[in-house]
Amino acid sequence: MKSSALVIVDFQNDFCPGGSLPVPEGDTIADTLNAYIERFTEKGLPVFASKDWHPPETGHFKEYGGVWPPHCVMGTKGAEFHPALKLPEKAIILIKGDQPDEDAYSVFQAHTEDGRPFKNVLEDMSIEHLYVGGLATDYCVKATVLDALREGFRVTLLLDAVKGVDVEKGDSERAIKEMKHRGADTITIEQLSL
Ligand code: VGL
Ligand code: ZN
Repeated sequence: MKSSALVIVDFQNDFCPGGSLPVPEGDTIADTLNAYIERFTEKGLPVFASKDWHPPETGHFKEYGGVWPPHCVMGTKGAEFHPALKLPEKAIILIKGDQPDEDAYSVFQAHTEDGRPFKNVLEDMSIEHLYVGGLATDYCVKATVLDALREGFRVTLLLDAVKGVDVEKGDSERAIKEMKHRGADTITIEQLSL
């Protein structure tokens, strides 16, 4: 049977207030993310959760030629999921950005803890529809949604369960427009029907 899955992008301490690369109000989507998790879990549908997971020295960080302050360094507190996130035991954890030469904004560049690429896992589970929420709207969420559409998945962006960085004012709004333009649907939780 073709099926749906929830994909929670990078809901980690460093991307929330108090972290090293905080998304303003990033933590405020925790309750809504948990509500989506409950709905998917009730239906027996898979929940994926990605972790930005960088080595201490990576070309992704400013100091080594990139654009970002250090964040989500593998094994640190900042790289852990935010404590308010209630993941089911069966959640499938995905790791991305663990090579020193990659930014890996997209979850399609992630792999499971035992090394299986995200796309292969989706194919093995016959998943064809991804519901995407998390952080940040204008970076990793956007990159993930656009890759998913490119790969032929149906994509629903969870408007009430994303937050953006807005390095430039309006970045998140523009990102949402682009995702819709490329074919993503958008919902808020009252509209979820599984
Ligand atoms: C992200 C900037 C750098 C994200 C990750 O998760 O959106 N943004 N690394
Ligand atoms: Zn990163």
